[in-house]
Order: sequence, then structure tokens, then C-alpha cells
Amino acid sequence: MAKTAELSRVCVDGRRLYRSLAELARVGAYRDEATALRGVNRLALTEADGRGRRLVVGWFRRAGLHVAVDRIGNVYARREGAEPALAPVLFGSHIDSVPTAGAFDGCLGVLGALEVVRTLGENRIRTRRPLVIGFFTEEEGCRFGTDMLGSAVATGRIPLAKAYALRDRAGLAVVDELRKIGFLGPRDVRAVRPHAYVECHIEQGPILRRRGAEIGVVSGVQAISWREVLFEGRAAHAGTTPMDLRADAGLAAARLMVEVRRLAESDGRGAGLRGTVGSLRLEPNMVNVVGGRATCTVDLRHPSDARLAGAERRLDSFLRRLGRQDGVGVTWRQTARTPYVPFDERVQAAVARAADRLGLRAEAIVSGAGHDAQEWSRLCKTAMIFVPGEYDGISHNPRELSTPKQCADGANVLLEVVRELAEEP
Ligand code: HGY
Ligand code: MN
Ligand code: MN
Repeated sequence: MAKTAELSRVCVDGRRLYRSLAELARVGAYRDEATALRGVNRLALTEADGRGRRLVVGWFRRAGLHVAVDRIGNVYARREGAEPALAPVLFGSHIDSVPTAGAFDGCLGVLGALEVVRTLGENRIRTRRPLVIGFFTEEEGCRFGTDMLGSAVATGRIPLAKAYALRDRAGLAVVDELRKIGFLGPRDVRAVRPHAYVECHIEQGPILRRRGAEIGVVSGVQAISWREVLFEGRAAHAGTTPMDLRADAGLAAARLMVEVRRLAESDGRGAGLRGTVGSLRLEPNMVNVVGGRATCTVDLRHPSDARLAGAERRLDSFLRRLGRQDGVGVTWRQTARTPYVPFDERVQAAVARAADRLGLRAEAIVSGAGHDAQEWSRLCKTAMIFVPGEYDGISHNPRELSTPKQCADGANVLLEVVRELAEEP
């Protein structure tokens, strides 16, 4: 791999990067009652996501990039290389968000990439390979039920037709929502075959900050399992129905929530099993009616595929027992499932070297969160750059915060790694 030590050293404009993060965070901004902070809600393919997309596409065009949109709404912005026929270096992330987001999740990777391109342009640096910035549809997965959707379609894990048919809780389909915001693009979803992929992202956890590390060299992404569980009991009068005559779907859901926590805690502390029941809908959800139906989601994660599979089996048998115990119907379906994904050693080494050249303390880390990078690693050599966050790296919460230095450090490492990859034959 060509060493950028021979290449002229340039650095990003950290203030401009931070300003662009703040400006994008104003799209979909809301006042968060729980934290009294300004949060971000740009759920995938909503009107706010459409506005955020248009803002960033405008910045891509003003930076001289050629923008293309594919049929699942992924956006690619190309900077030509000295040898246009060579496969490009792809770098980016996502700008869709959970409903209680901060300003950095995903956006740092996309706007950090834009900052890299702006910096190369200002310094009249032409890379050998073309560079392509990407942002991908529905990375979060929380509106249409499966994560990294756009990247999974672009890399062949999820068929386009299946993605189009996914519906949100209101029954709105992906394809219609893409059309509604004007991002049902013409480009074939498999058109981009990168030479390599790099993603800069906030860690979204406490590890780097607690260890005093400035850069995370991400070795891989832990395995993820999402399922939706439906409990079907019997709605009944809260006052007249004796306790032994109830088929209470809400009670069953509560027992599931406690069991998921018990499963995770019994797996031992540290990098073990993580289990979350993040969404729970009770019907008819009325003060004087026993819950007739309860729909909830279970998110299980583990760095070990075998240990995650074991946890899934234990959960399956618990659900079967629960149905008999509470006299409710129990059905469930898998909505997302990805194995542990290791990243490419060579690209990880380039991240570590770049951090070293920049005098930044780097540590190896496994990602607890899912990322677009894990999908692109199916097609090309891939790795990620993490930056630490304040307040124990809290994320999916408006309190999410990485400092201007932390963001600039990540973007400078991204600049170094992308240049190195882009000089490869
Ligand atoms: O759920 C995740 O790990 C990511 O935020 N999509
Ligand atoms: Mn993210
Ligand atoms: Mn996220």
C-alpha cells in the first residue's frame, strides 16, 4: 500500500466540518423534553430526511462532485481521479437518524468525507483513483424494520424487490416513500464496485474515552439479531375480569422484557450478550382494558456468532413456555440478522499508521453498533475509524456529543487513509 508519508501533508478544516454538522442537525431538529436539548429526528425517507438529503447533495455539487442516485435512494458523489478507469475508493456513512438522535451518528462519516474532498480540492490534489462519497438509505432500520437497508441492497444481501415492499408501522412502503421525497433514483443498485471502503463514525459508547484513546481502529462489527414478537391475548374489562380468567398480552410482554435483561446479565459482564426490548405496543392501550395484543421487538447482539445463536435458542424456548404459562398466542419473526463481520487487516493497519503519523493515540475496538461498512466489506476491503464521544459516548440520544477536535481527528485520519488507498495500483 502506497504510504502517504511521501504524499504532501494536508489537514481538514475542522471548524468548517463542525459548522456543517451543526447545519445538518438543524434539519429535523426538535426540542427533546427528556433532556431539554435540541434533538434530531430524520427518520429514513421522511420529509425531514428528504430535506437533509437535498442539503447535502447541494454541498456535494458545490464541491464539484458528480451526484448519482440509485434505485434504493443511495446517493453517490464522484470526484474524478487521474485514472478514471480504476475502481473508486468509496467512503461515507448515513444521514438518516433514529427519532431521538444527536448531530453526529452517521453524519460525521458523510460530512467528514465531504471535508476530505473539499481539502483535496483546495490543495489541488488529484488522487490516482476516483473517490466516491456515499450516503445510504435507512441505515438505522428503525422505520422499515431492518438495518443497513440501502447498503445491503447495494451489496446484494437484500433483493431490491424485497426492500421496496418493506412497510413502516403506518403501512407505507419503501418504494412509495422514496418516490415521495424524490430519491427513487435511476442508477442500478449494484453499479458501484469499490476498490475499498472506509467509514468514519462516532463510537457511540464509553470505551475509547475511558481509555484515553483518540482514534478507534475498528476490527469488526458484532453479530446482530432483531425479531418482532406478537402476543395475542384477550382484551377484557379491568374491573370485572378475575385475575385467573385473564389472557393478558401486556403481562407476557413484560415477562419477555425481564427475561431479555436476565439473559444478557447471565452472560457475564464485559463484551458479552446485549439484549434490548426497545419498542412495545399494547392494544387497545386503555386504562380499563386488559391488553389484548402486544407487539414488541427484541435486539440481541454478541461478538460471537455461536453465543448469539445460543441466546436466540434460549429465547425461543422461553417464548414457547410463556405462551403456555399465560395462555396467550406467541409468534415471532426475524427482521434483521447479521453475523460478526471482521474488517480487512490491511485497511485497519492503514488507519493505525495514519493515527500514528498524526500523533493520535489509537486503540483497536469491536463495534457494538451496526454500520454500512459491514455490508460493503462483502464487496471490497473495508475498515472503520471511530472517534470517541463525551458523556460516556451516549448516542441515539440528543446528548450525543463529539468535540470539534474529536471530529477533526477522525476526518484527518479518513483523509490520510483515503489518499493512501486511492494511490494503490
Ligand atoms: O442499530 C444499530 O446498531 C445502528 O444504529 N443502526
Ligand atoms: Mn450510525
Ligand atoms: Mn445509529
